[in-house]
Amino acid sequence: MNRPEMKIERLYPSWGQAFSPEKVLFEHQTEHQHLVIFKNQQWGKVMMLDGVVQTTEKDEFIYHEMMTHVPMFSHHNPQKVLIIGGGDGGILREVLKHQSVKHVTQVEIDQAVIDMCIKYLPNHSAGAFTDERVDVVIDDGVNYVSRCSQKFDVIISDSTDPIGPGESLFTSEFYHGVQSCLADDGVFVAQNGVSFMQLDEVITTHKRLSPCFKDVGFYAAAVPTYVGGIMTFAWASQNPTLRQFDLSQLEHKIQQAAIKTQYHTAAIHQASFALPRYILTALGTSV
Ligand code: AG3
Repeated sequence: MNRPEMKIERLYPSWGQAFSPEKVLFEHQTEHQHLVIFKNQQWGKVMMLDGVVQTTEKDEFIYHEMMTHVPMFSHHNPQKVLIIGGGDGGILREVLKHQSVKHVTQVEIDQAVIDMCIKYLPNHSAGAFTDERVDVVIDDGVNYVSRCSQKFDVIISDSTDPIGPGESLFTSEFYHGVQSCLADDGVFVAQNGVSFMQLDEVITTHKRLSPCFKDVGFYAAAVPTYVGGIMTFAWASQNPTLRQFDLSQLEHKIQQAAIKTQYHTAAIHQASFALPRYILTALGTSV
């Protein structure tokens, strides 16, 4: 039997990665983007949007744990959480592991991503979409934050890259909206691309977040299928002390929570804020 055609990631003009699918499970142009989910021997099931890898069964835990547990454990008592994007449900699954959480609002632009991920990547959400603490809103994230009158303790932007529907989630308009619905001691984090390949994104995000928040920074982790080295995550808060950790206190807090993780530890949490010199130089900071 012939194998399906190679799936090639088209994120950068002259370099990328290729997957040999064992089987294409779903492929469709949704109302917003091209969605494909296929099975690959190395990575398990893989989801791509507009030709860019979004998540794979094998390495999703690194991204979802770092996007979730870093802000959640840095906050003293996160009860209300807002997730923007994240249609596969991986962030939602991790957020709900925190017992302090009373309510989660998830705003995803594309219902088809949620539906198809529940069907073909069920371990990502692991039933999270039916948790009674969760409300799903199908809307554009910018619309939602600019009209929202609630305040959230943690806001997580799990978007695509700033091309296509995800572009608006990297604008000043979005960050102003986030600022207005983030509680006083709240934390905002956002996927910010692979810094070696997308350094401009780090610079632009830093510039656009800085007028809105007292403390703006980045932390990092390497996610194998986001090829090109470490991925940076934007961090913004009005309270700079939230990322000044005492390692043994953080260790104690994490132990008490007894949340099962495969990547996140207290030491990783703290160390992830250490950035390579080329990023610091690009940002004009000199720590
Ligand atoms: N969203 C982030 C994908 C970014 C890929 N970009 C890249 N390689 N530069 C993932 C959604 C997972 N819930």
